[in-house]
Amino acid sequence: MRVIFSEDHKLRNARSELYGGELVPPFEAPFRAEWILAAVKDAGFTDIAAPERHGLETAHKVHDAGYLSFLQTAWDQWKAAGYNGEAIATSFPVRRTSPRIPTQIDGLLGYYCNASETAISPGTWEAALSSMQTALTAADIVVGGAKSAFALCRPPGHHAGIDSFGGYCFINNAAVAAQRFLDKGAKKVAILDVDFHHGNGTQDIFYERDDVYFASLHGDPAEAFPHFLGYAEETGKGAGAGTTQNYPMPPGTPYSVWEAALKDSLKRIEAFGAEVIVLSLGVDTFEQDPISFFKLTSPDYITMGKAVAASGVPVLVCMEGGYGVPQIGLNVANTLRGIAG
Ligand code: Q9C
Ligand code: ZN
Repeated sequence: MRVIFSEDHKLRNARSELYGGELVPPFEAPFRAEWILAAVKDAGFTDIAAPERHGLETAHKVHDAGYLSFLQTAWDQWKAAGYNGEAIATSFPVRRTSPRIPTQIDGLLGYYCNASETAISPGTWEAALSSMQTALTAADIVVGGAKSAFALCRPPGHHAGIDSFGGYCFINNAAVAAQRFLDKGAKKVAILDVDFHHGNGTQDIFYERDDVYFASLHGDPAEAFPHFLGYAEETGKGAGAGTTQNYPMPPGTPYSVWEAALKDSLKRIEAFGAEVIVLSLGVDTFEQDPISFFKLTSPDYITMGKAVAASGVPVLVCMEGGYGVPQIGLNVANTLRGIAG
């Protein structure tokens, strides 16, 4: 399996995450990608290439134009405002507020933000762009006939919605990749999101569309981030009715229980007629993850990879979350081993 990886991920190296009322070093940090890359090499996946340059055409089909230009200029606007720290949203449009888009940076930040733990820092846009290009380049390898490819994306993407960032995500890499498959001739694509957190951004993007099936296995939003989306009753709307499927699960969920949800999602993806699966791979389902509450073990990721590959359709793996412990590398490598067979 070919691996796509860009050193430009390092351009996202924020100083601060708002966590428990303190500004702490972000969980989503450059060492994650280095650990994953090292483990993937160790496992024998040594066909590693840098992404091709891609513009924003595909991103514009899944994100709002105003949002993308905000992301591109946010840091410069923040700096111009004379602030000393990183750009953190503090004020939000909630129920019964005006739909108008503010002109000043604090207002824009709140307007386009869905979770304020995520600070915009210098280089964030450039890293997010390279992460998107990583996903697009890996998608094109699958378009070219490969059974699988791994996009070692960083920063992650699945919490980025049509017009909002948060949850460490800015551009929704998996969504952009799914759109690429459609643009290259696929009629039906599935995104299978196995990150611990519900893929609220991806669900937002495809909720009313019938060309992308979205399934997510995650911590029950009543008890876990992103808190406001990911319930079982959310199944799509309009043309997209029936093309979203959520599997919220409680604290302590072991692989045996999680696997039943995985099998059900794969059955539905097959019934949908997906020609390709984009696997939003978070390994924050691991028993030792510092911010999550599932109990998957390292060998479970091999089993999971095999189950996904057994669908028989090509698989594009896009890196999402997984934090804190060096085993995130092994867990990703094990997933790839399972998929590659
Ligand atoms: N007490 C991804 O895995 N904060 N994003 C959670 C927990 C945000 C996770 C706070 C977690 C975002 C891509
Ligand atoms: Zn996550």
